[in-house]
Amino acid sequence: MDFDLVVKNGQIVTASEILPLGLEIGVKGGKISCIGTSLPTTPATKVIDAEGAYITPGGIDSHVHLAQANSPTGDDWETGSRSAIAGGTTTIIAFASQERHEESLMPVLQDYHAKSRAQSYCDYGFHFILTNPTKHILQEELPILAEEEGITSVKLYMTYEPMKVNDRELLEIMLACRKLGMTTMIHAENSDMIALIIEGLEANGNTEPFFHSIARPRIAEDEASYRAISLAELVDAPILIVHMSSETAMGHVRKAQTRLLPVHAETCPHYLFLLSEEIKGKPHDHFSGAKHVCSPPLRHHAEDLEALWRGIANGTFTVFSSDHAPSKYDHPGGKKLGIVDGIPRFAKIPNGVPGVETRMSLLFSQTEACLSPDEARLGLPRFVQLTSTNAAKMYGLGGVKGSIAPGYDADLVIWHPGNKGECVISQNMLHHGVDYTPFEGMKMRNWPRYTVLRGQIVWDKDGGGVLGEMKYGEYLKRGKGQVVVGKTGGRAHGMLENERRYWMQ
Ligand code: DUC
Ligand code: ZN
Ligand code: ZN
Repeated sequence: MDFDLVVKNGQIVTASEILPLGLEIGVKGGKISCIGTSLPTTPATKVIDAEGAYITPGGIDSHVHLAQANSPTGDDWETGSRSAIAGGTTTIIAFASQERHEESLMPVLQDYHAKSRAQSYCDYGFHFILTNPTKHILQEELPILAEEEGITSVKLYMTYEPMKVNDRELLEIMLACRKLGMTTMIHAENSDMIALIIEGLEANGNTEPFFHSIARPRIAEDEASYRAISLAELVDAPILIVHMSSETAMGHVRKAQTRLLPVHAETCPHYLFLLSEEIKGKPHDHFSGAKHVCSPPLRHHAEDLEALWRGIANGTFTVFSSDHAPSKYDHPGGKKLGIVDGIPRFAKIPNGVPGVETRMSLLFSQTEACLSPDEARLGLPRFVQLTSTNAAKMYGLGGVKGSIAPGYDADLVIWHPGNKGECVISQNMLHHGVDYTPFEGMKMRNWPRYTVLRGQIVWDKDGGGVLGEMKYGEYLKRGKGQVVVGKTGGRAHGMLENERRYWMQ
């Protein structure tokens, strides 16, 4: 066999193990064709010497917002996907977002295809954000999305006036998704609690960015997460609660998982590394706290971070995603929408932080690859599960993406050997279209040296940076999602056996 690419002298990590040093990866036609020793090369074979470094599967970031109408100043597909590969992410799953007045998802989908086709450096798929789940959409259009378009997940908001769905709608969506083998992703915060607090804060003149973190207390996330789990249990549907930030909410998930309910959870870098202190801004620019306004908000206490790290280590979280939600800071249509007639108004600040490029390095820097076993927050196989393998399984990319094994796409991250990849995150090293990073100044213990997408080197940190081409990224038609945690078919608390058959359609 003559290979297009052979990667030598590395240490391969999968979701289950760290393979012995020195195994080689042979790549042909964009796929991993074998893993072995002394693989033959020809003059035409590209050879990468990993110099003893770890090799992990290309990152899959399953929560990315690009080119959405509600964040016009942030990243488009070009800048967002370029940022992804520069940080070791080879696949993103971004959102196509329905606005409430839209009666059909099909034009929305075409619009997102037009925004992304031949404009992506990385491979990509879509989740659909549903804000108006009509019967027609649930019964006629979701099956087309799942079966013809390879879109097998939807996201719902329990908060935000223009987007939120009520409990009945949530149930209808879960039921429709369950039938189609689709995953329901849920933004869980109690809308009325938040609305009440915002009204009070505004009446009292408390409108600086920091009050965003007061407006959305943990209890709002805790209640909504418990409710989402209960609704899912009622209709026996697999769910994933996105961007979790609260220990109590995480505890609800953990309890559900212990009962083998198919309840998955996601957390994000900002909830592991940053506290609400950041939203106070800088002495020379008080409004700069807006750079850290995201929802759920950054929490107040170091113990909040510690709790989530436990969820990372103990398996509660299924995926670790960036929730890259880009809005420029210094732009009247970006974060500065939160200054109205010269007065800061936190409730008008677009929510979200950028992070697609920094996600992999932030977590890798906390692994046993970079820290002593006592200090490390997680092992390397767990890193691979959280950043790649689990998202591939959950979102219908299993067998194609998310592992280093024969038959899989040759999507790889080759890290720097030893401490050669140390760097400090700064805005000017990043490739996104946003004008700041919330992780400015953080010391990374390693950074992807090479990113390989379907056998092509698309990122070479020390040899030219971004080498990939914008049109190389392919649209991924995904299959049905796998239930990674628990199983369907269980009985809700107190139900009779098969009780649902009396009412479930
Ligand atoms: N939810 C997201 O998923 N991203 C950004 C803001 C939000 O509320
Ligand atoms: Zn959300
Ligand atoms: Zn998001």
